[in-house]
Amino acid sequence: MIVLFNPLSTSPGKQPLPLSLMSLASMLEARGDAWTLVDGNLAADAAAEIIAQLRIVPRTQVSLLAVTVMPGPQLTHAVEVCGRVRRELPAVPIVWGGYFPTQHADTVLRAPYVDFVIRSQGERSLLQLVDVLRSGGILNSVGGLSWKGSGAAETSQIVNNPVQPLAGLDELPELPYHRVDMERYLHPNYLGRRTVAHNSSFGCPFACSFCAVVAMSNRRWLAQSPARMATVMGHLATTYRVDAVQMHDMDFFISEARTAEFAERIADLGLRWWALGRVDTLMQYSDATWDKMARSGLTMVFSGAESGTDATLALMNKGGKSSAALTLELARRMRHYGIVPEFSFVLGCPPDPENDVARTFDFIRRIKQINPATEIVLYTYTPVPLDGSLYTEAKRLGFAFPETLEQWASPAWEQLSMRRGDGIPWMNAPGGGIRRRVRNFERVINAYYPTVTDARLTRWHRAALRAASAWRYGLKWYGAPYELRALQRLMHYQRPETTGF
Ligand code: B12
Repeated sequence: MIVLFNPLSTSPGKQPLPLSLMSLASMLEARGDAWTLVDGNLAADAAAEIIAQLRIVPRTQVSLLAVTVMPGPQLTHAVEVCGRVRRELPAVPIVWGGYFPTQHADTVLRAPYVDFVIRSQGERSLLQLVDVLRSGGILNSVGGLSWKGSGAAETSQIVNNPVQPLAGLDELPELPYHRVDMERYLHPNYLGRRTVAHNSSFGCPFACSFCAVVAMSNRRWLAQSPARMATVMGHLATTYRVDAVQMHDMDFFISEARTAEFAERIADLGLRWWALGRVDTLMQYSDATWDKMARSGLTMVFSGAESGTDATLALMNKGGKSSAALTLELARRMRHYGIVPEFSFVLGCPPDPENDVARTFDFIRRIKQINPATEIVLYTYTPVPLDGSLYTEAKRLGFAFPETLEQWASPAWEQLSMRRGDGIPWMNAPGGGIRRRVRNFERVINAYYPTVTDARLTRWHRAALRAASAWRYGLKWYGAPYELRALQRLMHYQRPETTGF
């Protein structure tokens, strides 16, 4: 029995289908291995459920706890639950995979309650690991596996097997939707009443120096074919009455031909959809493709605009043809097609975080002038362990990752992982520093241009927020916006990224 565990995320209850685990489950299901999914967002006591499932497995069968982990609240929950499972069932092996373990395999394996890490794409590697555990083969044969070599747990040498070539997505089985309670994973939001999550590709060919995807795919991009995607969309629409889809791809739009054909194939399904793509890629698309995308129900596109200055974009190693001017062009182009741009920014990058922030604020104002519907998502630079100037500069300015999972799971590091600037040394000068400036600016801009994604905001709410913030926006007076905070709290204002957009 393989128990797949999705730890608790930020806002329990409204979480998307856990696609990472569903992809692993598809492989187990296809070859008839026993598996079950325990979702920490839905279970009252996930550890108890896991223990109950694994306790009844006969000794002759393989039992394994497989956990997906992102930095932040998920990690904290994973630490707690795995510790409990290890104490109750010390013989059950535990494997972690996903974004956090891929980047920090050594730290993860220093914990006594994690035996294995699978780095990067997991489908084939998980089966290989299960086979080794079942028949006693050699661990060196498992692609992308990190494991503890001989010796005591604390001192043993960690072995990192090379990652195997990525599997093509059309070669992988369909997700076993019928094995989970899909009703729990369909949510009303700006896109539709029954919005589902889907992933149609793996990887990204670029190597931005702030992005965790680089470690995951090493600049490869493999995608489902438009025919396969359209079949899945049809199945979701007819079987589960899905009316909207959020594509969780690392970059959906890399291939224009794929996007155009997909848009044609799903045009009659009446779906609204959302996906993530690069500014330069989308600007290279022809008008004909944009027409098809608009007609197929594309409602909103998330793009990493990152910064208002080309110098910072270069430092971030954005690559391609990225430039601030192109971001403005995309805002204009999307206004024409009635598709909402959602631009995220990574603020406060070294070496001159103050200047970066000031220039990006002005840039965001220009975007809003061009296309007021644009959603703005503000993150503060949170290092990822990639070779390159950003991480090197961050270390020079006093940044260091924790060395144990317990430190990672502390409230301070949980907050830091949320990329809001808490705990980053150069963001937290006396008086709040950059972090405070970003949050204040965010409050003013969100009041002056309230998000289109929050359906509960009435026209009156929007008018009140705008009126209250007009003087600040006009004078660029962002400091201490307590009255706006009070107003937004009163209206339960939700920032787009906290609702999953
Ligand atoms: C969906 C999603 C979420 C969902 C979580 C849903 C869930 N639990 O599954 C929600 C909205 C809750 C969320 C929240 C956050 N997220 Co998030 N999220 C994503 C997103 C868009 C897609 C992940 C996904 O499902 N991909 C599809 C599946 C099929 O691929 P996969 O997850 O990579 O899984 C494969 C492999 O990784 C591996 N694998 C994964 N798990 C396991 C487990 C085992 C045992 C094995 C063997 C293999 C394995 O095999 C899988 C199949 O090949 C990614 C970006 C992206 N496009 O990847 C960001 C991403 C993972 N999130 C990120 C962040 C930072 C966050 C937040 C912390 C911050 C924030 N403010 O947004 C919050 C808080 C999360 C928390 N800790 O609670 C970052 C991680 C950065 C980092 N340094 O590692 C990412 C990479 C976005 C980004 N580009 O920066 N997120």
